[in-house]
Amino acid sequence: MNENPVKHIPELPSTHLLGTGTPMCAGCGGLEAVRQIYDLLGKNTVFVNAAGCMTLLAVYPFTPFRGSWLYTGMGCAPAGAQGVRDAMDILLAKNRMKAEDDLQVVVLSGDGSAYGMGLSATSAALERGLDFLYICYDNEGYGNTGQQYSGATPHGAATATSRGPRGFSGEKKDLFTIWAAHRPAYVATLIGAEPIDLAVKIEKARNLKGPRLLIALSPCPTGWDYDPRYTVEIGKLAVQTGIWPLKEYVNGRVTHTLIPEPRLPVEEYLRRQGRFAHLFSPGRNEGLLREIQARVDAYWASIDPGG
Ligand SMILES: Cc1ncc(C[n+]2csc(CCOP(=O)(O)OP(=O)(O)O)c2C)c(N)n1
Ligand code: SF4
Ligand SMILES: [Mg+2]
Repeated sequence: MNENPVKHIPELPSTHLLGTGTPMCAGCGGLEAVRQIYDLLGKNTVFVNAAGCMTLLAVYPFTPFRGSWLYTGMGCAPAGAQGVRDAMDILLAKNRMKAEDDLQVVVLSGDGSAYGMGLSATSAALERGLDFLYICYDNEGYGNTGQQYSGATPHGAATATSRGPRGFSGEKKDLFTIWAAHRPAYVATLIGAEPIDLAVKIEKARNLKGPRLLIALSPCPTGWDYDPRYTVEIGKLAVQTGIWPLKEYVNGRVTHTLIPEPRLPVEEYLRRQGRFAHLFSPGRNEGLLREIQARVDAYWASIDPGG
């Protein structure tokens, strides 16, 4: 008899990320996004993963995915993706691989790689027009090694390496614009807390050819210091305060896919996270709060009202 003997446990869809025993933190916003993305991409996917928190998902020779997985150093996932794509193209050309077995090549990296160590390898892959998807889950720091600052850390945030009363003195890089300047097929920002916007973008990206790059802001209870139950709420606040604009780049044009109206004060987002606690206690740092709000206001004042 082929029937499932355990009637009350539904069969997982064949594309579904298996949810058992991951060593990730509860409430991981990166995993929230990756799970949704994988449900849409399906099992004909090979992840090329740069060292970071997501690397903990795979314990050789097992992964929680039904597709494939390749692990690389932090600086070279796009080069690894090129090798995988080339190998499959050769096998397809020689009829040693069936077209239906072809895999979507997907780089999965943290911000430490995407904004920093892997940036030149990404630039080179874009120059070559590599047919791949790049997903950066951006938790704004080197999470896996204790949340040191990265090129994605926002101004004023406390990290393991920026502990002073003003937090991180640098600026979050504008990776969306850096990537878009290469004129790839698609670039988008997204977040797990806005699943419809995420789904539309993944659907769009997977139906295009060439380099397609996505940055998912990934609330990180451990590195951002908040209770894991608030991951979705904090993700929504990132969008509603305008600190994380949801947008896409296609054919040389940038369009905002969700414009927060009314836009909440950025403080609503900052005060929920321990990494910004020094802005509110022992006294309010009005100067720095004004500075952060002014940057967000300037961004929204600068965008084309139609986009
Ligand atoms: C060249 C190199 N330097 C340092 C490390 C150690 N290391 C492993 S994971 C990691 C943090 C990566 O940060 P990010 O890419 O943001 O991913 P996250 O850990 O936040 O998921 C570091 C520094 C490494 N693997 N390779
Ligand atoms: S440190 Fe942050 S990104 Fe890494 S597993 Fe934990 S919650 Fe996720
Ligand atoms: Mg990170």
